[in-house]
Amino acid sequence: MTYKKVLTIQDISCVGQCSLTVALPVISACGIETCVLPSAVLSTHTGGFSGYTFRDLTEDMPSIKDHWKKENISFDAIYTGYLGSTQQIDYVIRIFNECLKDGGTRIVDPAMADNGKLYYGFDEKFVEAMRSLCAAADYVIPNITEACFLTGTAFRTEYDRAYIDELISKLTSIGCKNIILTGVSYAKDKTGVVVFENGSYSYYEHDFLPGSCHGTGDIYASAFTGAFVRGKSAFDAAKTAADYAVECIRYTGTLENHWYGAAFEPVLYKLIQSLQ
Ligand code: PXL
Repeated sequence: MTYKKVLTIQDISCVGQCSLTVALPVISACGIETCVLPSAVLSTHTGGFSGYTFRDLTEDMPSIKDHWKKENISFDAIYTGYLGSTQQIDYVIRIFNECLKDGGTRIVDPAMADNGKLYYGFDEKFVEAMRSLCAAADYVIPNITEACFLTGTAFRTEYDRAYIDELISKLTSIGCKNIILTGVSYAKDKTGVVVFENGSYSYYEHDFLPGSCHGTGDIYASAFTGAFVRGKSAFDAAKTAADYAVECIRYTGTLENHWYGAAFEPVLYKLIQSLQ
């Protein structure tokens, strides 16, 4: 196996177990060099805390990219998560074009919404820009809410395979190539992930654990990226990431009062074992 290098672009929420504080340890644990480009620094994430600080790092992105180019630094994959502004999306597309190795992979988690709602601070203009980033990616990893915003589809909590097929088809018509759609549940107590790759649909179902955990989307996308870059197929990486996210949620459920994120660290060894 060759030693691979991933760049991940998302915010640092200093406290909150999401974005870079998840991506860096999880992808590193997959045995991959993990380089970071912080999109913003926040004192905490925006889901449930109030009065958080927000330092937008948009201005720094072009000069960081220029320095990397001068140093001939390039990446086997670039994975993006929460981005702080529409302007950043434009810069990220340039980084895709200028800093990815030939044959490298662009992975976009359009981290902007959940449970039928956009995260605080995002609007339709941001959604519009995110559509263009998704069209520039090789793999997109939306949840159902994000897929609805990207495609202008009404969000539903109860649905059937036809609704999911329609979402996938609309995602492809806005330019998405390969799609990992998370949180797709066709049966009570079960949920799963749809993998739409090279035009074909597959589904991995796993247990649904009650109680939503903030940041599980970031755990999922980071584990997918790590497993995929390590050499697993998209379906196997999607399955590995789902199994790991379930372990994180299960462990978090044993803790009292841990409301702001998922305790992914105590079960990180299970992700490493699943990659052996
Ligand atoms: O987990 C997604 C995420 C990442 N970063 C920040 C967030 C959120 C979700 O709310 O607020 C800053």
